[in-house]
Order: sequence, then structure tokens, then C-alpha cells
Amino acid sequence: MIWAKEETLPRQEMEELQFARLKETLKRIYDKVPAYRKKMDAAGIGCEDIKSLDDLSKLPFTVKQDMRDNYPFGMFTVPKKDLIRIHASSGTTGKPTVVGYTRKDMEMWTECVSRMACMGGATSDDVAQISFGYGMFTGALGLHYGLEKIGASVVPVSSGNTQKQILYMQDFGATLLVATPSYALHIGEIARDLGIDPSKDLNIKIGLFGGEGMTEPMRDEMHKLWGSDMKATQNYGMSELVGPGVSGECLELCGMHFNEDHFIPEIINPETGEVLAPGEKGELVVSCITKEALPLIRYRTGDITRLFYEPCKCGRTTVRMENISGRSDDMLVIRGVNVFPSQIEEVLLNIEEIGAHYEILVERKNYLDSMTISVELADESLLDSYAKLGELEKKIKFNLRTVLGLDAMIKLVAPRSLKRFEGKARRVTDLR
Ligand code: DLL
Repeated sequence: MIWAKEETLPRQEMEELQFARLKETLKRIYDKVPAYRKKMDAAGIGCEDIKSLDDLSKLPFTVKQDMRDNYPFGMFTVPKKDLIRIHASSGTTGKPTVVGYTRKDMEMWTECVSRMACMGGATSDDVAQISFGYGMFTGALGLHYGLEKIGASVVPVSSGNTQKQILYMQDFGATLLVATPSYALHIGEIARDLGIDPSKDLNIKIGLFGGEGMTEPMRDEMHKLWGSDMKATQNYGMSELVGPGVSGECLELCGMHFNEDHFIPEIINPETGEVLAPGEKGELVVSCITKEALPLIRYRTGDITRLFYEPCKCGRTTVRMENISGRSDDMLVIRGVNVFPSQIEEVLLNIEEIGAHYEILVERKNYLDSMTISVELADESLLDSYAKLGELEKKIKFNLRTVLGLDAMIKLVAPRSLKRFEGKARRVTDLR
């Protein structure tokens, strides 16, 4: 089901709408946010210089550091009393990034999430178990409101306490699961431990996943565990932009549809800042054109992807974004070779004998970078055969070398011995 008519607008109409909204937002930011005014003045650009959507590229970027420098509310265009919700995301370093919503922002956010839920196959008949952590993370409350709006029955179970999650799932007859892909796999594993086969004994038919990437081999793992008929879709968002609801996959599974009437995407070369042509891969930059409290313009997400403008078979005309292949800042440079953890995941998960969990450790030994990847065996019985383990290790090394052009040390470990995550998985430790 297509939730909103804006998802099917002809391109010209969409662009006219975007331009009108951009102009209005820009003027408001220039008037209300001193940090923005300073940036635009320094770039020698005024609101009147933006005469078409093509001129968007003349505007300066906004970056995470701007949010930190103006912590907590300095980038907001409304007084604090107009906010009805505040969230924050904590990075690994520095101050948290604070985001806020007016009542109108909450309506827009809810609308965007309702769209993505419908794209993923949700309807008012679904019983939706939300296994994102409730709290300052935007994932849980974002999905909560969007799913309620379409009339689904929401079960706000939050993350953790996995056995109880499974009990609720069974007893309430949950049909839809919201989680990070890594947590969804973990819930499935625990269910199996309890003698419950998720694909037969549970009734989850829809997985709305997001908050972290799900490579295609990981989606295959999801199907193996939860059933081949599960509709497992990817959903993208970022708290600075709104939270979940920026883009989501439809059931054609050919990229995530951007809610373009609210967010304008661009792809840039992360080194030069130059805007790239449709189809080219680079860093996603997003302008919020309908937000009241925190309408960031040309925000550098750090996420690497590409955009496709051809209309989709599902009937939506909105631009589609390829699965994120990494972040410009989680790129590992190992002995001069650029490596994204998602590339490693693709290689590993395509090897049948190993499971969906892995850990990457990067160290510097005697001035040389070294990478050790711990990989779980899918089946315990392999542990008994020294020869087979040796062969498997060779195969993993060979496949990694072919794709990455890099040698890695491989540690094969017993099934279920690596750490599991209830939220976003943290698989890389860089000790350099
Ligand atoms: O993760 C918002 C969200 C919640 C989206 C739930 C979808 C579902 P943050 O915590 O601010 O917001 O983290 C944003 O997470 O820049 C990406 O690097 C990563 N990310 C989010 N969704 C995906 C995805 C939420 N589907 C950061 N694929 C982003 C890959 C994703 N990466």
C-alpha cells in the first residue's frame, strides 16, 4: 500500500515543491540561527542567490561539529518552549548530538515513518513488536508513533530481556518485528535455544529493520532463521535529520525510497565536496526542507551510497538510495588499503560454513597494520576436524584477499561464542 500521494508525484512537481520548501526553510534559518548566518555570509551567499534547486550546491555544508559547537540548542530555529520532544545520540567522542521536535515536526516524522512501514508491508492488522531500545535513541519512539498511526497494534517491548520478548511474541501473536538486524538474528537464535523454531512456531511475517546496515547475505540469514516468506526490509534514518523515516525499502527490494518532499538528498565526493551525478557513489548529504525546530541544510551524513531516480515498479516515483556500503569515517585504512566493514561482512556471510556473527580487530604490530577477524562456525561438528578447519580458514583468507586485496588473520571460534548486541552491533575494534 502507498500511504501518501507525495510518494508518487511526477518529478517536475516534486522539484517545484522541494524548491518552494527549501526557499522558505533557508530564509528562516538565516534569520534565526546565527551560526548558519555566519557560514552563509562567510561563503558570500544570500538566500536570494538560490534561484533553483541546482543552486543548492552553492550552500555551505553543515557537519556534526556544528551541532557540537552549538550544544545543546544553538542550531534550533525555535525557542525551547516550542519543543515537545528532545532526543540525543551519543557518539563515541565528544558531546551528544541533541535534536528537538515541535508538534508539527512530530506530525511530519510520524507521517514519514507511516510511509516506510507501509512500504515494508505493514498494515492495520499487524501486531508490531518494537525491539529497539526506548529512550534517547530515535528508533523506538519513531517506529512506535508511525505504526500506531497506520493502526497496527504496537507492543513497546524495547530491547533486552530476550526470553520475555519471545514469550510476548508468542502470546500476543506478533506479526511484525522492529529491531536492528543484528538483534533480530539474536532473538531468533535464543528462540531456537528455547526449542522454538521462529519460522514455524512464531508468526513474524514482516521485519522492519534499520539503525544499522543489513547486507544481502545477512538478509539471507534472516530468512533462514525467520522463514523464507518474511518480508525483511531495510530502513534508514539519522537523529539529526529526524530519526527513522528518511528512507525505506519497498517490497521490490531495490533501494530505499527517500521521503523527498521532506528531505533533499545529494551525493558528494567526500574529499572534494563536489556534487556527483545520479548513480555515482559517494557521501550522502541531506537538506531538511519541512522541519521547524532543526532544519539542517546540506548535512553531511558520512554514509556512503548512491541514488537512482528511475521510478520503481512499486509505483513510487521517489528517488531510491542504495544500501549504505559504509561510513566515510568507519572506513578502515589497513596498510594503505581502504576497507569498509560491510565488504568484509559480504565475504564472510557468503561462506556457508560460518555464521552471521564476526569481530574485526585492527592493531599495529611492529609499525605494520594487522587485521584479525574472529568468525563463528555455523556448526559445532567442524571443531572436531582439524583438516576441515584448516581448509575453511584458507578459503576465508582467499575470498577476503580477492575482494579486499588484503591479508587477514582468521580465528575460527565455536558457534555462539562471540558477543551479541541488543541495539546496534559494534563489530570493529581499532587499537591503532
Ligand atoms: O539510527 C535512526 C534510525 C533508527 C533509522 C531506526 C532506522 C531505524 P542514529 O542513531 O542517529 O539514527 O544513527 C544514524 O546509523 O548515519 C547510519 O550510519 C546508521 N544507519 C541507520 N540506518 C541504517 C541503515 C538512527 N538502514 C546512523 N543502513 C546513520 C545502514 C544505517 N546504516
